[in-house]
Amino acid sequence: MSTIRFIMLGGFLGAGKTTTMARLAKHFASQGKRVGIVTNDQAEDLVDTHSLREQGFSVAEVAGACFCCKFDDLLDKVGSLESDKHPDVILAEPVGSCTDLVATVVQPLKDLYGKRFSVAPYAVLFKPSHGLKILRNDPRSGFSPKAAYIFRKQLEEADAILLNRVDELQPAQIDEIASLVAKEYPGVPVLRVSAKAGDGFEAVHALLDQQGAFGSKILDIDYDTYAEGEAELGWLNSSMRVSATNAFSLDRLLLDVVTSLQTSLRTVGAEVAHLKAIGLWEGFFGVANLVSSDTEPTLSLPSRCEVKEADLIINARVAIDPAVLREHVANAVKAVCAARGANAPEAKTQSFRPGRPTPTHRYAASK
Ligand SMILES: Nc1nc2c(ncn2[C@@H]2O[C@H](COP(=O)(O)OP(=O)(O)O)[C@@H](O)[C@H]2O)c(=O)[nH]1
Ligand SMILES: [Mg+2]
Repeated sequence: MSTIRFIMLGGFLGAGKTTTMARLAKHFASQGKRVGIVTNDQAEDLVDTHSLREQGFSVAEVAGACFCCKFDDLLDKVGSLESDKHPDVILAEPVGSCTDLVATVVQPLKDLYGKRFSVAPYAVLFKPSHGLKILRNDPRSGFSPKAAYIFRKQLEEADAILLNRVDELQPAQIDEIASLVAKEYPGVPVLRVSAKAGDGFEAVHALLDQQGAFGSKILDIDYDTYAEGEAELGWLNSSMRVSATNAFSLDRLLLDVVTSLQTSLRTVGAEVAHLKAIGLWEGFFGVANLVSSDTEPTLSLPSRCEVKEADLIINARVAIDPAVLREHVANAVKAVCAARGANAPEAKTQSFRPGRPTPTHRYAASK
C-alpha cells in the first residue's frame, strides 16, 4: 500500500491557511493527484469547510477542539476520506490559535502511523498584520502577551516559515519582517509568498516535497500561558437564514456585516484576530474576511449574485468576552438586515472561550 502524503499547515488566525490549502489542492489536482482536506475548529459549521467544499474539494471537518486534543477524530476523518476518495494527499488546517502541533500531531503521526502516512515538512504561515507588531515587541499589537506567546510558539516549531501577503507589502516591510524572523528563528528557511496571487509557490511545492528529518522541533512550552492566551480570543459561530422581499447583493451584505462588526468592535477596543462571513444560496457563495482591527475588510471570494434569501454563517475570533461578542454580532446583523428590508429571525449562535488544550498524545522528544 502506498503512503498518503500528509501536509499540515500552521499559522495564526487569518494568516492565510485556507487560501494556501485551496491553492495547493488545485496544484496537486493538476498533477493528477487526489486530494482530501481536513478543517478544524472549536465547533461545527465552519466557514472554511463550506468555502472549500463550494470550491469543489473533498473536505472533512474535525470540530469541538483542536487536532491535538482530537487526534483520534482526526484519524477517523482522514480514514473516511481515504475510503471515499482514496486521496494521495491530505491537507490539514489546524485551529489558528493552536500550537505545540509537532509534539502532539506530527510526532504521533510519524511514530504510530508511519506506514500509512508520509508527513511533509511542517510549514507555518506568517501573518504580517499582527506578526510585525508582535516581533517588534510593539505594545499596541492589539493582543495580550499571552496571545502573542502563542503566535511566537507557532513559528518556533516550524520547519519553514511562509511570509504571506507579499502582494500587498512594501519591499521594506518584507525585508523588516524577514530580518526580525531571521533574528528570532535563526536558520529557519523563510519563503516569501502570496497565497492569494500565487507568488513563491514553486518554492512551497519544492519544500513540501522534501523528505527528511522534519517535524522534530518539540517546543518547550508553558501550557498555562498557552491556555490563557487561547481563552482570551473569544470564539463565535452564528448561522441564520436572511430573507428579504426585494433582491439584495449577497456580496454587499457580507462586506457590510464584517465592516459593521469592525466598527462596533473598535469602539470597545477589542482586537479582531479573524472575522469571516460566508453567504450561500442555490450553488452561489461569497466570503468576506477581516484579519485585524486595522485592515480593510475584503471580499475574498465574490458570489456576484443578487438574492432574496441566503444562508449566512459568521465565524469570529476576537479578543473579547464571548457574551459581548455575541451582542455585537446580533446588532451588526440586525442593522445590516434593516438597511435592506431583510430579516434573519432564527439565528443559531454559539459563543465561548476555548477550553484548556489537553492533547491526546504529547511526545517530549522527537522519535
Ligand atoms: N492580499 C492577500 N490576502 C490574503 C493572502 N492570503 C490570504 N489572504 C486573505 O486573508 C484572509 C484570511 O485568509 P484565510 O486563508 O482564511 O486564513 P486562515 O484563517 O489562516 O485560514 C482572506 O481574506 C484571504 O483572502 C495573500 O497572500 N494576500
Ligand atoms: Mg482557515
